[in-house]
Amino acid sequence: MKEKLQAIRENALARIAESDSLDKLNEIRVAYLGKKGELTEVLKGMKDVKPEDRPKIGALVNDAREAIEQKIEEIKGKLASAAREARLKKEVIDVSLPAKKNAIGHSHPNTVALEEVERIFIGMGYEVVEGPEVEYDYYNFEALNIPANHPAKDEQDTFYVTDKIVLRTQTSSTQVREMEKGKLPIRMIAPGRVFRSDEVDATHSPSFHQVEGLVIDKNITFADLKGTLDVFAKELFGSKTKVKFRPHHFPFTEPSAEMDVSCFKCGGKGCRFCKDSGWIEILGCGVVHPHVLEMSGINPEEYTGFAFGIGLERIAILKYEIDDMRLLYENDIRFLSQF
Ligand code: 2U9
Repeated sequence: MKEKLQAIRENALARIAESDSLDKLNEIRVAYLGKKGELTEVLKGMKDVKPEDRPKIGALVNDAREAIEQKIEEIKGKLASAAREARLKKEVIDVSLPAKKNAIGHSHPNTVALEEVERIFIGMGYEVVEGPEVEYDYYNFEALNIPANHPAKDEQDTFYVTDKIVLRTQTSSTQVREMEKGKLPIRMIAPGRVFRSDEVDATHSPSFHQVEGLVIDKNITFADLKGTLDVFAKELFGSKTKVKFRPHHFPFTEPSAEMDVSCFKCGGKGCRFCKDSGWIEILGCGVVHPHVLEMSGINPEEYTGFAFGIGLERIAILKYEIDDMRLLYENDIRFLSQF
């Protein structure tokens, strides 16, 4: 009997030690200590034990029961703490990991370029004025000395809404409206969207943006224009930038010119960027035609002025080295977020 009890006890303890789940532990408990468990069966067999041996055997059974229960509790504790450990490992948070970034929007390169141009002219005392994109033929052409037979007025170049109303082809109409108000002097820039019936390619689009400037005061000369645009170029492209004026023709200015800046990539030595010329064309400008002043009620004997026109996309393309203007209109966030 004693050996049998010893065998049951050792067997039970060994099985308990090997268990790897609470379910298995419970099975073992039932198998040894349950109603029909091995140890219980031994107790049931006590009637066959000699009365003088019963207390000894009884004590051995109790010992075995206690040892088994103790072992079960011990292993239960171990299993529970292992389970807790595993759960904690899974739930662990590495506070040193970088936080998730929220996707936020981004200023368009045109906007960045416009803000830079506006900052420079506001710094020189200019006002920013906006005007309508749908404009009378008069303000877009006639008041700017562009005659009825001018090629720019051709339907192939201009979007007509009616025979008297167009999508503006330049922001100059904003300046004409300002001149008509009769408040002098004027020192303004007019930024905005313009429309031309162009085919889309790497350098053309039916809709693009301009910033035009106008200064009207007494004693304004071509020298004021040169000085102003020289400051502008140095602010925009760096203090070493040189400017050069080439004669040109516009109906609304006389004399007229185009302004080049020394290549800010190679400093004027010649490179791929400036097509080896050392110069990059940047804007058109001129002294406001006396007839343009007159048509808007300004006396050209008393007042003179200068004007200039800048293509905004051209500035953005040059400043950010974008090689295709179409990228500026596609609004692909992978492109936009680079600036
Ligand atoms: C008034 C009088 C004169 C505005 C001017 C230009 C020269 C010019 C171009 C730049 C690139 C158009 O976008 S572009 O293709 N513009 O070269 N614009 S002078 O002259 C004015 C404006 C208003 C009353």
